[in-house]
Amino acid sequence: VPSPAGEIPLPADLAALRETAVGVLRANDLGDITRPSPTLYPHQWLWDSCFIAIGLRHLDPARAAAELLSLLRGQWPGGMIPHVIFAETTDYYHAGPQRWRCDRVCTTAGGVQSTGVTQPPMIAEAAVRVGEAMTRDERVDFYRRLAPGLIRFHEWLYRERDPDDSGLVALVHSWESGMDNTPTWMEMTKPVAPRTVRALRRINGDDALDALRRDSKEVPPDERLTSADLFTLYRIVRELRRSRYDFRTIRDTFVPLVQDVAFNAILIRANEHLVTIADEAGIPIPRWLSRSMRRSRAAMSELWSDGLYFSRDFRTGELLHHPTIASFLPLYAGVVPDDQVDGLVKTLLSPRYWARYGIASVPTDDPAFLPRCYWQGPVWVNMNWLIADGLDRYGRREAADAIRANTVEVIRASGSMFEYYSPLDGSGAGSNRFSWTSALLIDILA
Ligand code: 9WN
Repeated sequence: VPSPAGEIPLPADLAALRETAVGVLRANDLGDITRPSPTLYPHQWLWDSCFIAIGLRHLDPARAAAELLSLLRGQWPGGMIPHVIFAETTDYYHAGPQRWRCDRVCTTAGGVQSTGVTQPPMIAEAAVRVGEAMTRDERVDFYRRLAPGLIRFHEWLYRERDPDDSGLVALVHSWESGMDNTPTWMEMTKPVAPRTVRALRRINGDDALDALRRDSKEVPPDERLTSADLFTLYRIVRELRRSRYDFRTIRDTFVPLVQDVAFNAILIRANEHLVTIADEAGIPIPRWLSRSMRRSRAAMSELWSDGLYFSRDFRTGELLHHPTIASFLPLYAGVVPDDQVDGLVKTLLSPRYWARYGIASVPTDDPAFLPRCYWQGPVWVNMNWLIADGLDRYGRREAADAIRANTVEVIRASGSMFEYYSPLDGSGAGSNRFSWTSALLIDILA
């Protein structure tokens, strides 16, 4: 494995760790897509591929570009880029094509099967990072291939998901947020649990439901969302399917709709990068889209309350006052007014969030906090990466470096590329040999 940037060699233990990370990416490479992990996730996920490309650019920029361009194969005629593009594999995934049946609704650009929802729009960020590793000619060529589809995706986000021009796009499923069981979303979804779930729980407690789930054979169930929550998420997919994934129809159903703070923060940053990409590719951004982009930056302030940013219920306009890691993503978006930065950073660095082994995805004193349960407490490497980047933007270099050092340390201590880690004891949880942990480690070490 070549040392990153060919400069100062890494200490032996970190060089070995990097080698492990490179090995994971190679083993998860399926040609021009990379699966998130060999066990739980055998297909291509939107934001996973973006984080993966950010790491791959240090190994092979052309391959990193292919990872992003391959996302366009899944693009829907209206512009949506789906959250999962199904690979041709017989490996089991609990929310596979049969749950979505999207081929009955439309044909994707590349004729591939996909889900009917999207995921945080990290593509523009990843593309700019990959572009930095290319020569100018390579980059312009890459951007020319990517830009038309990418602009259509951002147009779709506003046209379809911000029909009232509020500046904030609404999500129709917690899978779109990428943070499946984060408490904010689970509070919104609980009331729509299927009747059978409520009945089974009444009769048999959780055992009957646990026996029915098929998603977590590789991972202990207490590291994932509860069975009741999982079946509720399936119920929402069924309703989306019946609505043919059309927001105007979904709006009239029971499906919870959330203006997710992290998703919108990522979109705001992606909009900035989209302008750079379109400029270099020589492709104009439609005027109405530029207006929507500006509106988003301004709208973020509406999500500020009591020293944090929160997601908002699209229908009622009420803030969902549950503090989670998502509350800090406006730093990454670069939209936090100067007089709010200090307080926000102080909260982030306080022991409620920054526990011994890193930033907890739910504060450690929160009743919902579970140190090894998915998006309910564990440290996630992609969140650390995004927040460190946000801190850099605000000149908080020391804090940003501390988060990155801490990320390397938690991975090093476990010796493995886990999906997430306990903030209390650093133990790895979820899937092992996880791609974005590996890719972002490579990026941080570069
Ligand atoms: C549903 C692939 C994905 C990540 C998400 C993470 C998890 C899927 C699942 O895995 O979600 O999309 O089956 O639980 O929550 O962030 O993109 O790694």
